[in-house]
Amino acid sequence: MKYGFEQFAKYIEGKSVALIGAGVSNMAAVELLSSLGARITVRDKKEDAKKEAELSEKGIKTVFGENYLENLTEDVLLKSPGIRPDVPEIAAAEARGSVLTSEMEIFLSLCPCKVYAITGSDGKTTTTTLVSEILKKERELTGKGGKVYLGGNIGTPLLPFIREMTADDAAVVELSSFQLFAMSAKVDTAIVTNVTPNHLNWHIDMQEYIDSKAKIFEHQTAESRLVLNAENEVTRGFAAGREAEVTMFSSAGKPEGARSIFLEGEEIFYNECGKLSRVLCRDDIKLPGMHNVENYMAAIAALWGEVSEEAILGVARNFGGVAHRIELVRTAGGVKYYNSSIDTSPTRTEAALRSFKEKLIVMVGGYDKNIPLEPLVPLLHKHAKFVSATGATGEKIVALLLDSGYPCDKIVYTRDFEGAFREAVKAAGEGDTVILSPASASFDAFKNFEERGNRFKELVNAL
Ligand code: UMA
Repeated sequence: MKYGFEQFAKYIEGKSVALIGAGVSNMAAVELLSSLGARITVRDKKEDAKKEAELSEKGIKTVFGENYLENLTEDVLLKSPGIRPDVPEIAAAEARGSVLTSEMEIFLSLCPCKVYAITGSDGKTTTTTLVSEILKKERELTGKGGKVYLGGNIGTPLLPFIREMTADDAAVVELSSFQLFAMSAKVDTAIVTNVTPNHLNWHIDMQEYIDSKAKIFEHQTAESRLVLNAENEVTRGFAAGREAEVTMFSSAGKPEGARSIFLEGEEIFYNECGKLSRVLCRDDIKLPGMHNVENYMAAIAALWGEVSEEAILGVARNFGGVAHRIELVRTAGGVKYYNSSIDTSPTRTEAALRSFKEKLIVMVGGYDKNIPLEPLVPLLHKHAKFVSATGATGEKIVALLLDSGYPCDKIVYTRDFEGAFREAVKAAGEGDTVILSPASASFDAFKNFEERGNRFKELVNAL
């Protein structure tokens, strides 16, 4: 449901609100809710004396540690995405009358401008970024007012911006199945890139995961737009009985349906009730791979009729990928160099390495956050042909790999980042791929992951 900011302000004033999980999304809601006179309690399973002290200083109550859900009697509960709503204490509080919501659900309900929401098992971050880039380009070319806000699961909570947003803006949000699971807000335009088995350690089964993804269009109306992948069985099945205008995209020729966007040979066409328009040539797209052609088709379908061909072409020809996230820097001497400096944990490194078919030369290591590094061992055995390690975790990773029988001539440790880069370059031959995917934070040698990624790009560009 949509409601006005004033209405929300009136509703929340004086209410007791529990922020369950002191993560990125909930912490972003603190300022707004306090300023509206809500009585906040922040609850988190993990002890964190520093965070508790900071919150107490702001006059906010905290319940941290194992019993963080005790006496959950607040009027409104904002749940972090990673926590399931059927945790017994939360379900019981809801049954007693507490209202269960989230930072994203409040944002979507209050958002004064058009919302483009993207979900899917693969490609959602790139597709979300493409929608936002094309909308920005269109504003740049036409001088049209309004800002483009990019956020959600991609990493930036948007609720803190709600008061400055106007009807002329656009909000582009990436939504995860966790965020969608208990969601009842409406989005104007939705994209589902595909649905394949994922997060089955969180969802009870595949059907629950599919149902979560389907929440993205559940509240859409005849004025809404829904973009679906014709080549994916699950999303193809989503098309039937929808009230929203459905556009199917396909990399395998013209799909069924009144509206579609598809690749035929080397060209992308848009079909609007039988009227065909040529949109792009595959070669116009700078990003490599068929999956990126699909991401473009999904983004274009979401924006068709709202942006110029010039804006689409401008982005297609120049956009080199989401910075620091499996970002292709360039090919030098037949070797491809990827910057994935955002991989600050083994889980992120796992996702990055798994997206390549070939074995890689991997630069790992950095600041030690004391998170278990053992999961990297089977991962590097499977996906790395050479490991160049650096930083505090680098030493630990080398020790773990050597203990596990990883060939000692295929692994090297260098104290400084530049030295580790040189070793990676030395190990690479024509046709190889080098990736910076540190599985660690950057603070031992850099201000943040962006600075580390930029340094890597400088070194690659200087080759
Ligand atoms: N916590 C508890 N109890 C629990 C579980 C967690 O108290 O049972 C606490 C943790 O101790 C921690 C906090 O909750 O302090 C973390 O919450 P969270 O990780 O659920 O949420 P946020 O930090 O707010 O981050 C979330 C998304 N995380 C998840 O969905 C798990 C971020 O996506 C997202 O960028 C951010 O909101 C902003 O919207 C991350 C992600 O991995 C990148 N997403 C998954 C993915 O993309 O595959 C879905």
